[in-house]
Amino acid sequence: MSLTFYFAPMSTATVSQLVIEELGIPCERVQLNIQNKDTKKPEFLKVNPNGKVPCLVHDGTSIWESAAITIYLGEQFGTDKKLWPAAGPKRGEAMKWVVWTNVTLADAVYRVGRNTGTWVPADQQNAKVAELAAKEIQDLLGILDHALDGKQYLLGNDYTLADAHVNSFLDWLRHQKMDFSAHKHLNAWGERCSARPAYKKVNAH
Ligand SMILES: N[C@@H](CCC(=O)N[C@@H](CS)C(=O)NCC(=O)O)C(=O)O
Repeated sequence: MSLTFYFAPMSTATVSQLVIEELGIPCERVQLNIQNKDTKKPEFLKVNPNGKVPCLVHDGTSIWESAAITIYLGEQFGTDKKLWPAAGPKRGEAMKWVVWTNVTLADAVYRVGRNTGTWVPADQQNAKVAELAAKEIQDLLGILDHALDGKQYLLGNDYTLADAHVNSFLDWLRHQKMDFSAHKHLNAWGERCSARPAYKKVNAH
């Protein structure tokens, strides 16, 4: 089996790095430098035409998008290790949280970023859109908080790659100093997820 993982530090690839670390699967790691535009070089565009990390190549097949990578690795390597549910409703739930994070939550996060970040010219930004999106993020975090009420982890008593994925994505919001104070179940769960050896290893700076 050949597995090659393309990543960059401090990027969405950290989510996939954690998933790989939790699974303990051997893979070749290729570190790219986004500032140096490694992600836009022709040799990498052949691997991922989107020019983005993370990207995983398994036996010659490229898999990009961190949500797809988590779900794929979970299915391939996670069920025996009890880190990903067997096919059935529990797996559906795991997929629900991973996809919700990347589609619904990430969309609101993007709207805040593109309307406040220095990477978009001020005359192309809309403060009202940013304000509404920030409120939407709080509502979405509230949904997550509610789902964790009375539970150790998203799917119940056992930690899975869904927890790894969602919590690692939330690190970006924590890094942005987003207010998490209203979400006590979420915060307690985040501490449980972050206490895992794989998390500590991936996030050791
Ligand atoms: N939706 C993608 C997002 C990937 C993404 O935006 N990656 C950024 C880093 S956070 C990237 O590689 N940017 C490189 C570039 O734009 O050149 C995923 O979840 O994998």
